[in-house]
Amino acid sequence: MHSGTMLGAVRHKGLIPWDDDIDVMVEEFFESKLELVVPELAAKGILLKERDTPGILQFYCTHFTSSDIVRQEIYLQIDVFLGERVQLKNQTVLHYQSKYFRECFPNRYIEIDSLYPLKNYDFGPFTVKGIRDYSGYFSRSGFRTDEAIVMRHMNFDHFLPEIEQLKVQGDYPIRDEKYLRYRHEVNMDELLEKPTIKPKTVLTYGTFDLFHVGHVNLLRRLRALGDRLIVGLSSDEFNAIKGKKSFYSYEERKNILLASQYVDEVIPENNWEQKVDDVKKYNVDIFGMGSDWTGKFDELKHNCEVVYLDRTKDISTTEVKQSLSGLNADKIKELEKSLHSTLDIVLHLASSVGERK
Ligand code: C2G
Repeated sequence: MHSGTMLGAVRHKGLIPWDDDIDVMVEEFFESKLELVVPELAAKGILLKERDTPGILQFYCTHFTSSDIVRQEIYLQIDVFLGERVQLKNQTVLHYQSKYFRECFPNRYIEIDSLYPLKNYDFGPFTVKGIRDYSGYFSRSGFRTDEAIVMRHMNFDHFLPEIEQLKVQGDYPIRDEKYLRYRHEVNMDELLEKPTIKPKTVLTYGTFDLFHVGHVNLLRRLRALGDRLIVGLSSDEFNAIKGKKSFYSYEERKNILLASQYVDEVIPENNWEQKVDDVKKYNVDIFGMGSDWTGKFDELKHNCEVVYLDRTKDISTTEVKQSLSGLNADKIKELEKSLHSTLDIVLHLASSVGERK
């Protein structure tokens, strides 16, 4: 707890009755943990304001804020200040991270060894963590009651005399009642819509003929970079432009790719130029190719991440074709014929050597 909320805990075991916001501070290294709570608060109708002021997260209640949090129609704002450890008069203190707030409240800092270990305070129906030894903090920051903005409390008649008196003193900026009752109207759907984490899309291109382990290694690594992998498969016509004639047709190569657990979608690759449009059309986060293409598609870096992954050694469609082509039926026949004649020659030679002996 910080500022007026800390004073309220000490003096009122709860909010200063006429205060109209809750002030807390967390050390700056808890910021990412604090952000984890944002969706949970949003589901209860407590929303985070646009972060236009560094060093603070401002939450506001809405007309959807569940009634177990907000009673009596009072919609408190919750200011969460980020605290930074700074050296002051040769001791480590926790001060506002934001320079602006440090200038507004130059003395509202707390020595680290008076701050910790945090102490539990009764705070209305809650138990809330607060400054262990607050005496220095209160006296130093000239913490008068004017720190707490007066508000018209539901039963403010009770405070009327005090408010009138304080108004005369000019100590209390009275917050306008309609401000305090302002209820931020929010669209229920927007409020409850779970922030969807966009699935990461990976895109690659290729002929992928005679599907082999080099292709599998590439596709497996690319798929592991995201949540879905799209393959731009070279059409038979585009293969001709690439100077390739694939053994399997586009449809056959497409079905083989889709049978792989790493491929989520296959789109046709009809030309060299379609990549940037595909990256936009499919909302691609990462474009990846084997390392034989390193540097060739760097212009896509303006639209998405570009990666080149090591090629798998000693295998390529060409090599597979060569070893396959060496074994086709005619070749095998030819090979057998030449093997047989070689064999005859050897046998003939062997027998003639035997006769001479
Ligand atoms: N690959 C690999 N290791 C191998 C063989 C291929 O990593 N041993 C990769 C290639 O680097 C390429 C992909 O597998 O990224 C597909 O290879 P090909 O089918 O030969 O495709 P290519 O002819 O390179 O076509 O617009 C891009 C072109 O369509 C790429």
